[in-house]
Amino acid sequence: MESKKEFFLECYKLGIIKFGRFTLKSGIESPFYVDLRPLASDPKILKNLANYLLDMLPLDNFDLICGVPYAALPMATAMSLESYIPLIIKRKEAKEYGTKKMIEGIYQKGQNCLLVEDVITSGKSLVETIAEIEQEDLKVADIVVVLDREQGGKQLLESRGYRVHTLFNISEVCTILQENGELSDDEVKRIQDFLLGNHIQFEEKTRSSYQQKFENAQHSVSKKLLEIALAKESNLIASADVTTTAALLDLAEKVGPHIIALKTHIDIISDFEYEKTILPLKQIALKHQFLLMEDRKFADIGNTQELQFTSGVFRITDWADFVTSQVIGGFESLDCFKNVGVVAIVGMSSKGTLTSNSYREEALKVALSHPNVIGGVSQNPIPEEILLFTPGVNLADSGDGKGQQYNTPEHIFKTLHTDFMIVGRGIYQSENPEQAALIYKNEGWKSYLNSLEKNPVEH
Ligand code: 5BU
Repeated sequence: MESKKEFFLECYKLGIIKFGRFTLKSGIESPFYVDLRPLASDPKILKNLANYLLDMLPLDNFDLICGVPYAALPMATAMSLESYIPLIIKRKEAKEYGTKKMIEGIYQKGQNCLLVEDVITSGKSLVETIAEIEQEDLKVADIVVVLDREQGGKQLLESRGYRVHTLFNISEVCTILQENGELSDDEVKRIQDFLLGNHIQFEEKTRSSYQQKFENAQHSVSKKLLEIALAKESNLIASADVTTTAALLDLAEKVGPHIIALKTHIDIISDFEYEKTILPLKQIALKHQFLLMEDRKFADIGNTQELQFTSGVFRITDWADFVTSQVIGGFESLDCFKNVGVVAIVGMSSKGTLTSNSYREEALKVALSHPNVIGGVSQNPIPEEILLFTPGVNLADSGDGKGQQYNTPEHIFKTLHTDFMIVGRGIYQSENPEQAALIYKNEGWKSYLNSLEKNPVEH
């Protein structure tokens, strides 16, 4: 192979670095702009690049190669072809349908994965990619990078225990170009000044605590929920999907001390009588200090929803503290829920749900702008202004054979920044619901506390 310097000059001819004044996504003005994607269009260069990257470290240890999407995908592919180390593919977004896998290809838990990145700046996209790979129980220890912009990313990753192998850095690139008459001394000086003043301090996004959310909460029901969560050190909502009044009251009594709210589907109670079902339920809620959440999932025009909310045998308006509602009927369909909090259905947990990205986006617009809305049900992160409720939680199962898909408390608090987890069968179908509620409560609280930590990447 030619020398590294000659190789760089060949790459440079493809227009991968431009000098001038460029406004970056962050709003900062940069004296240079890097885009390594043209490298993939020259097969000889791509092949040479793959070999230069592979030559930087011993390869005996790696079972897999993975590129950070998109620019590094062809590089990782070429490295795999040259080294015979199998390739896995990281998605940018989880699939909407079928498996929610973020990583595609054949791999086994515990395997070592070599990560490939084109350009490292703050290190943010690498940190996120590593978290997702580690989520699949794969190990990442080494990262190869084509160009280091020298703005702090390498140090960040090294401080977290990863080895970062960079083929070129911007200073040496400038020297090569200066020697070759491509860059004037003034330009080099300008770049050096920029690099001195532009170390990006990448702060991982942390979640707000219940205390902070409590202080900012506008709606009285949000305030109350957060107050109970803090007092009980619990973020658990038990879903009481039982079908008799006796079973409902029995469950409420048993799990009451450990939960912040009991979620009902009141229309599945076969012997429902307002006096015999609701009045004692309210007593138990008062005694154990939890709220009542009716999971009615209203989905009609405003007038019909109002009737369903206030009339019939259930008279939900008289006893529920908060209710779930679809937002498919539009903003005004939520106006009738004046005396309760509304939890908007943004995304569902079941396989094949129609709550696609674009649906969720529209649903969130309604949820965020309506004063009756206190939160959303979703399997994806939502803005912090409203509370996130996540069902589909079970410590023992991954599904129920009827389309339900389960996550662990650790997953939803760490990756979704969930506020409250909803557990049904994991508790009411257990042999000892009281003990099960306590286990979920402790697990949920521990996961919440962990999710407050700034640096969830463990080594
Ligand atoms: P499970 O037994 O933990 O699977 O019960 C989950 C409860 O949450 C059940 O009452 C559902 O109706 C409810 N749920 C859900 O599972 N997934 C969703 O997306 C929504 C509600 Br919305």
